[in-house]
Amino acid sequence: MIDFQQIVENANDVILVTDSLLELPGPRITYVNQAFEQLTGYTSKEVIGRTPRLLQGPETSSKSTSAIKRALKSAHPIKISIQNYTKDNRPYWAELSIIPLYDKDGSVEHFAAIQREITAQKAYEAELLEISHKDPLTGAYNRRYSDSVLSQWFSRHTAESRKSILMLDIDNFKTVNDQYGHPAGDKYLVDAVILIQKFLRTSDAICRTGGEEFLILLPDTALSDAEHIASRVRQAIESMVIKIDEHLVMTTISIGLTMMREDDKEIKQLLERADSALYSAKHSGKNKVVLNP
Ligand code: GH3
Ligand code: MG
Ligand code: MG
Repeated sequence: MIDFQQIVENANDVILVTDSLLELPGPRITYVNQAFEQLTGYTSKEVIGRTPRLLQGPETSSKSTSAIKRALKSAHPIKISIQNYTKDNRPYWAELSIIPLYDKDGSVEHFAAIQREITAQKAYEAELLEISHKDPLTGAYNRRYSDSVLSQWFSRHTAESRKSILMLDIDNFKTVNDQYGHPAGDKYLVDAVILIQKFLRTSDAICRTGGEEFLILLPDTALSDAEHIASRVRQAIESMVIKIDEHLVMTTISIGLTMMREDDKEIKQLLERADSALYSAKHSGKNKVVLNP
């Protein structure tokens, strides 16, 4: 006879069993294995009779806990990633699967939960996502990111939403490269992004959409506020001097500005308006902010 108890007790994964009472306070823990004690810091004695909710904390998503509740109610197995907390309040990510266990009459008698810690994997995934959204030279977001934010804007577009964009292109940048070399141009781009970021909120994003072209996404920003930001950015770039060897490098920036309209159907319309405003800025002498509401 195989001793399943011993296998479960010594498994690497956390195993937790509850009864099947669904009324408040919910299913109560009837068994935990050694891996549970090691991961969470709770002893078996401390948790028997309590509900697994003791593992939840401020960052545990209520969406996940509701999904679990629904699965338990309908006696469906569920597999989900969830943020849990150890006894000393360390948050950890767990891949959790819960299966109903039936008695011989076919009613649910217990739920068995199997958990594996995936904190390191989650951190790695978040880092990869961050890298895939960033421009390696300047640390600004890239076009892939601006595309995904803009499609989110369009999928949740309402009459009340005030969203503005600035399209920027550095003036006479070819001359900067020609006079001081490509590495000097690169340094200029890096410093320009650092400077521009000072005028943005955390919800705003500066994206490098081309060599020396940028898109600034301003959610919750009316046109007049966006114009104010654009004009401060233009002035700051105009005053920015970077030192390369014995040279002082300066140039200016042109900015086209528009906001999302209620009747905008696709991203292209928004970008074309910003682009035509930028074109006007370039063709009326550069170092300008032009609105195309
Ligand atoms: P304009 O005022 O009309 O914008 O003139 P411009 O010289 O800036 O011309 P344009 O915008 O067409 O040219 C972009 C130049 O930017 C071409 C290229 O040499 C330079 N550039 C593009 N990407 C990079 C980059 O990553 N590093 C550096 N150093 N230069 C770049
Ligand atoms: Mg350009
Ligand atoms: Mg340019």
